[in-house]
Amino acid sequence: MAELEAPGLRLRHWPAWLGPSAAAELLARLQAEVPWKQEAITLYGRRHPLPRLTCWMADAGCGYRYSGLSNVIEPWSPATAGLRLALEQLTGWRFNSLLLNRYRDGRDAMGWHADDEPELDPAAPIASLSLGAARDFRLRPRPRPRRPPGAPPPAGYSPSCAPFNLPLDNGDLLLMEPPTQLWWQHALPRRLRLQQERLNLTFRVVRADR
Ligand SMILES: O=C(O)CCC(=O)C(=O)O
Repeated sequence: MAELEAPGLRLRHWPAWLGPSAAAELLARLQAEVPWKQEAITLYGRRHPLPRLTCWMADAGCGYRYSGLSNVIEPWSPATAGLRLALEQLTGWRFNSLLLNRYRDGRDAMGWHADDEPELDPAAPIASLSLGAARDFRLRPRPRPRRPPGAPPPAGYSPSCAPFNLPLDNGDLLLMEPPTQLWWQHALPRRLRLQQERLNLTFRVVRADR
């Protein structure tokens, strides 16, 4: 496990947390058992399909909105319920929700954002599991950090801190710990020559007190 730290950023990275055969078996199971959806956002009256397939699995009552989309809650599948237990043992956190992203090839991607929606517990980490094709995960300081009322920026933090790249490979687990989402953004850029598929699973804690 490698720890990556910068002002306002705390990451823990387990390369090959799942070995190649366990990761390949899980990828095939998830491709088959998850009810993948093609969501779209509407901007200025035009419908734009998201450049990836998605699914939101969660406990009852753990709804989530992002990019103006209200996700339908799907029940945990056998494979994702097992992963949630393993992550609870590793981190001590009971994740109550999971966003699955399916990048069909290198044209599918995710733009710059932070996972700081009001539904999410800001004290909880986000656990991100990658399966399939290796992709670059980019991180940069937020251009306009949304700091908690009265909180000063962490020592040494500046919006001009250098962006960096963290390649995420098959079976890698990444834990994004607080206060990362307050001060940093992440993205998964397009890689137009890539033809292989990648799945990413982000386990989250939606606040019970909303
Ligand atoms: O696919 C990834 O590694 C990133 C996913 C992501 O940014 C998200 O689910 O918020």
